[in-house]
Amino acid sequence: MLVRLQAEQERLLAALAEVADEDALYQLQVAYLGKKGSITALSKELGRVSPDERKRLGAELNRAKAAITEALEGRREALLAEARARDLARVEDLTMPPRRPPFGTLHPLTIARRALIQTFRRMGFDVAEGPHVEHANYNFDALNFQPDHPARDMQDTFGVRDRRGAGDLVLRTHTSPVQIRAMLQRTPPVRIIAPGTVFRCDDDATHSPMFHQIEGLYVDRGVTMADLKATMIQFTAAFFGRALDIRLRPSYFPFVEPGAELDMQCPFCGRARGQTCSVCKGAGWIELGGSGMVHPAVFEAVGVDPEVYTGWAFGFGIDRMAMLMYQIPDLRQMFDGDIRFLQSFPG
Ligand code: FA5
Repeated sequence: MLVRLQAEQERLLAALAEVADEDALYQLQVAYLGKKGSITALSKELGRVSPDERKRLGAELNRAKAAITEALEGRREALLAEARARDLARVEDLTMPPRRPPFGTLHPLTIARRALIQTFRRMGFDVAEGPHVEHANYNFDALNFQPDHPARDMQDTFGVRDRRGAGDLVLRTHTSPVQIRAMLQRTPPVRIIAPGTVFRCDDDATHSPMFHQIEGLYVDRGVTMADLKATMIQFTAAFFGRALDIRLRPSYFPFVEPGAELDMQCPFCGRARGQTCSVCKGAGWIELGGSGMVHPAVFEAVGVDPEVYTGWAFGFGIDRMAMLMYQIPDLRQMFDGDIRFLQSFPG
């Protein structure tokens, strides 16, 4: 038995030198010291020898086991040290530029809104805000909409179920309620713009249930429609880089009198000499939105004396302006969230 023990130990030492990784080392450990290992098999034979022999052979076996364990551990540490040295020797090029994360770009509407705000701010307008969920009173009544006005109909307006008893609530259908809020909070002169999201039950290539408007309001002593026109000409000069003609076409909105659709001369026509302009389709004019002189009934609703003050207001759709600026054929593309569409705009 001693001879066999000696032979096993030698075989193991020879095999250890060949072991190249931890996995192989573990296999070797199992082959010798495991349940069915060769050294374990030898220990089982101890039961068959005389007590004296057992004592002597047992001591030899324990010594051999300890030596084998130590040899296995030694090899394990050597393998670890080799692996660590390999890691340290690996050359990483820390100067290599990392892969760039995909950067987002600004939405065309954000670009348009920011440019509009910047232009009007420079002209002395403050930015005012109002909530998307608005009191029907501010969205309609204070703006002189009669109770039977078709715009109040559920066809156009998203009603909001009100659990807190705050009265009639709607998703605001235009930015004009911010006129009411601004006049309740400030005393004239009032000079504000109010860009924001509005909602209507509308959905086709040029109408979206959620879209954006920018409201303008100027109230002071002696304000006239000529001020509106002059302001708009100044606005186009600052926004498009040259003063464009402004055209007012009579129209009706309950909160202005007189009311007008406001058009500007097409800023893109000059670009396509000899061809029909693809933006205004040859009309020469682009519709911006509604406008007019603040109705005396609106002044009365907010406690401003219409005998002392006058004012003008406008409300333009920002989405359609962005469509024109960037030649976007379908309004809904702006809200689809298609990354290829969004990446085509200069951030
Ligand atoms: C109004 O909303 C008035 N509040 C504008 C106003 C303000 C008039 C101040 C007078 C004084 P109107 O419903 O026409 O008006 O909408 C104004 C603009 O919003 C339109 O010219 C159009 O550009 C845009 N618009 C209207 N409905 C939609 C829609 N569903 N999707 C996209 N843009 C729309």
